[in-house]
Amino acid sequence: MGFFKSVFCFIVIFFLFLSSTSATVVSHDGRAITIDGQHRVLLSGSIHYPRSTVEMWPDLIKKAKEGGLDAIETYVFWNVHEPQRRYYDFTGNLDLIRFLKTIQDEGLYAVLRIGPYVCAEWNYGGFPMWLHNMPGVELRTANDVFMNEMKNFTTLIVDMVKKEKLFASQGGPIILAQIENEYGNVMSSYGDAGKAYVDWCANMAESQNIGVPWIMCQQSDAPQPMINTCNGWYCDQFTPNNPNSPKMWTENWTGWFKSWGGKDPHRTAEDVAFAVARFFQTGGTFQNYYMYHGGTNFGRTAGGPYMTTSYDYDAPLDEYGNLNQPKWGHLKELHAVLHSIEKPLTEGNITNIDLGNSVYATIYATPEKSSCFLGNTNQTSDATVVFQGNSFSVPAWSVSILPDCKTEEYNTAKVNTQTSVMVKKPNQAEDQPAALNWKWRPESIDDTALHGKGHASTHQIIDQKTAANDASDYLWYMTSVDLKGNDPIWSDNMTIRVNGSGHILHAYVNGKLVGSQWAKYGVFNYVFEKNVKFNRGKNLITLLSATVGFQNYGPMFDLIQSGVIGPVEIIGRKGDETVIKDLSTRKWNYRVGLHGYDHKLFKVDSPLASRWQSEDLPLNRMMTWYKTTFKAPLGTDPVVVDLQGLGKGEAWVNGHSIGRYWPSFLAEEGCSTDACDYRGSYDNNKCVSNCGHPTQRWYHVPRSFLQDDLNTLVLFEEFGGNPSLVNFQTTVVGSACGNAYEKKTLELSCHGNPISAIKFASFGAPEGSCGSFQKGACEGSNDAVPILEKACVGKESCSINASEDIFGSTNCDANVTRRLAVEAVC
Ligand SMILES: *[C@@H]1O[C@H](CO)[C@@H](O)[C@H](O)[C@H]1NC(C)=O
Ligand SMILES: *[C@@H]1O[C@H](CO)[C@@H](O)[C@H](O)[C@H]1NC(C)=O
Ligand SMILES: *[C@@H]1O[C@H](CO)[C@@H](O)[C@H](O)[C@H]1NC(C)=O
Ligand SMILES: *[C@@H]1O[C@H](CO)[C@@H](O)[C@H](O)[C@H]1NC(C)=O
Ligand SMILES: *[C@@H]1O[C@H](CO)[C@@H](O)[C@H](O)[C@H]1NC(C)=O
Ligand SMILES: *[C@@H]1O[C@H](CO)[C@@H](O)[C@H](O)[C@H]1NC(C)=O
Ligand SMILES: *[C@@H]1O[C@H](CO)[C@@H](O)[C@H](O)[C@H]1NC(C)=O
Ligand SMILES: CC(=O)N[C@H]1CO[C@H](CO)[C@@H](O)[C@@H]1O
Repeated sequence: MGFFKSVFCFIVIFFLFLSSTSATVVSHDGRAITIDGQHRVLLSGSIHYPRSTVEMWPDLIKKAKEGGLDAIETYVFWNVHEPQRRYYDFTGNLDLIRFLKTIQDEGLYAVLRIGPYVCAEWNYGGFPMWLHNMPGVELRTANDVFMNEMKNFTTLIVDMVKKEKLFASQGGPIILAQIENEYGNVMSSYGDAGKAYVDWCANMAESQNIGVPWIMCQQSDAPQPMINTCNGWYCDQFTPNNPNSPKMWTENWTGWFKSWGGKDPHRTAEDVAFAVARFFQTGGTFQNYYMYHGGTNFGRTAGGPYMTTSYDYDAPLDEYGNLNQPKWGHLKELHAVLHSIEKPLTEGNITNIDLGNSVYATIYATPEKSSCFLGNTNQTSDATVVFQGNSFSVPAWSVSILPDCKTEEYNTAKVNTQTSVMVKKPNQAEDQPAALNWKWRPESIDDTALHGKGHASTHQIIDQKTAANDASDYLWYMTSVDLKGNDPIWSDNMTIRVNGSGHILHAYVNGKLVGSQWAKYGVFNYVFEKNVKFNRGKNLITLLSATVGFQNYGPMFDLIQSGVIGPVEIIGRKGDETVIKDLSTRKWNYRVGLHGYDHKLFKVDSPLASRWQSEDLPLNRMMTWYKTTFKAPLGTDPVVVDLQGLGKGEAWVNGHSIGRYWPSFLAEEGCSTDACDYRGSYDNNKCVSNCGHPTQRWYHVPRSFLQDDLNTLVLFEEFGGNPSLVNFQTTVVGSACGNAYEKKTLELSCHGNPISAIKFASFGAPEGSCGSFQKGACEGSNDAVPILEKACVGKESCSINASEDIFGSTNCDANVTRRLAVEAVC
């Protein structure tokens, strides 16, 4: 008895001990977030759990920690968690709790942006379609139906998280939570109801009692105690709306997203670092990278319209989880310097000095230590400034950080990190034939295109969101029209005209395709018109509409119509005379989805598995299913499938959807051939690439989708394509270019593979960039190439100091900032 009693007591005391010591107090004042009373510099990065796999999470979070982050931020994606009202899914990569625990296991903090409106280039901004279809609902405004659902979901998430003790107040990793998202950008369109809604959001959030602060981003009138925060390319000009709120930047866009038909956006490491350093120079203390890892829009989760399957975002970790160098490493160094001056930054007295020509010094002074920033916001003019008796060179559009106000430890424009050039390697699995062997089967469209059979009907044309409830990308609109012999419409020139709003239309008359049309990126309304030979008598008109992600942003974005919006007309033209027959109010039958999807042809164990044929493989045939098997590439490097040659559709590996594909959609023209200049304000049209090439040719196949032996790839080809070029590849570092200023250490790594050769090396004033380095006007007296060969070849990584001791004295002018540049082949 005594024994059990004492064990019981021990357990009770143990738990009391745990909960009382591990609870963390998160608060803030006008300077910074405080954690257990300590002012903190917090560097955070967005990683969205559904955009990678459970198996990838630990590695991504480890790399984020190694990159110097304190916290991981994520949205919560309502429409994938509650696909039907009150039916929930938190399995696989939707396991939010497991994701938060993975963050906790790595010892990082978490920022939970519940939204539940999230934007995020996510389908319909994260709203479930059933919500749109609820009677009487109006989204994102003071509407009881909506507020009730929003509160219900928010409470569900908060309760789940509380149950697992994941808020910092309970000893967990979550230090901040967010309600709503960028509402301030659209609020004016909602009038007074918008203001009432924001107040309601704040009260509802407060009533959840989570014990950590709530934030509202882009909400200048956020009611206390909500902290309003800034999103943007730069946030140095931002001031919070209350003296007690710290200056926080919740979305620093590390790059930008990509759309079908759009170019590849890039944001340089120098400019991202500049924006962050400026933010801290001007009093910021919390900042979050949007995105730190962008990842993949698997399945039908891409937002829209027209967001690509890749959500790489040019983030510090690329879509597959590789380090995006030099961005990752350059920011890592910045984080280390910022953390080293946490106390002066968050507690010091601030003095700003204008040094002229857009150069500013900022001193953060505490009795023990002073730290300084020298910021040059001039876009063109490099500066040499004398500051507190020392001379510093501060390149245009850069910030230097001097932790002791004397020595420059970091400058945003001086990149000491290697540039990794990623390449794709062919699948080297054993017995993998060069070309895949395909089977195929047609998508059966006879019921619809030929017979007009639907599941529901109305006497009007309705929005695809309402008719299909987002159960599928595909919706058939079908009607029939009797054209009597004496109808005044008859002429030699008869057309069908359809007013559509995206995104893709295939029009059939009497079972025959008359034409297809899709929207251009950015202009989603279109009018389709084609000549048709109609029958005298009954004619069946069937319109297959396909959506490519629902609108996720903008005032009242949720109301923008999709699919066929009408009118649908038959037009007869005789000379100057035009007769129009409007079919819009006829009886329309609707059918959601396609047969192949209903029968789950993409599943390995689909019941119709036997009906695939190997003979007469069709090329460029619309509405066709293709299937093949392949061996997984050896090793652990990330795997991609090259879908060059295909049109548009969806792809599955072993039954997992890897997303929509559309390689036939070429990125628009208009890329500059000039090297990308990091100087000057960034926007997403600067430093673009990939013009005129398939918008997205390679698709991520996470390793966890693959098995050792045979794997199955299924494609649904909607437009018609040629699968003969399809192949699997791995992404690896092809070459690594290092750059180190004098007295810094150059580090090179092939990330797991050995360095095989040194293609270029010079210490002095080398010119050009990775892949096109050249010797400059001056150089060290020792030949740099053999020195690097000795230090690096055969090793996975190596490091060497950029110094005269090693490379010999140089004949450089005194004003040259000497550096070592190296290109290594992996
Ligand atoms: C959400 O709504 C359901 C009824 O649809 C109710 O049973 C449940 O308690 C609600 N949840 C919360 C947290 O209010
Ligand atoms: C940048 O420097 C140039 C050259 O010194 C000068 O003409 C220009 O006015 C400066 N621009 C700003 C915004 O300070
Ligand atoms: C900071 O400012 C306060 C008030 O002006 C002053 O009393 C204090 O000495 C300053 N501290 C430092 C380290 O400059
Ligand atoms: C039919 O009429 C349209 C509109 O006037 C015209 O553009 C088109 O060329 C005509 N087609 C034929 C086949 O006559
Ligand atoms: C197509 O529909 C849109 C939205 O209802 C409307 O604004 C537009 O005028 C229509 N276009 C035509 C040609 O009817
Ligand atoms: C580089 O120089 C530092 C001192 O400046 C020294 O500690 C370090 O060992 C050197 N590293 C290499 C790789 O030579
Ligand atoms: C360095 O000074 C020389 C003259 O001494 C001059 O020709 C050269 O342009 C200067 N270079 C730089 C980078 O300022
Ligand atoms: C106002 C604005 O452009 N907001 C965007 C901020 O960036 C996020 C992430 O790309 C988008 O979701 C928002 O649309």
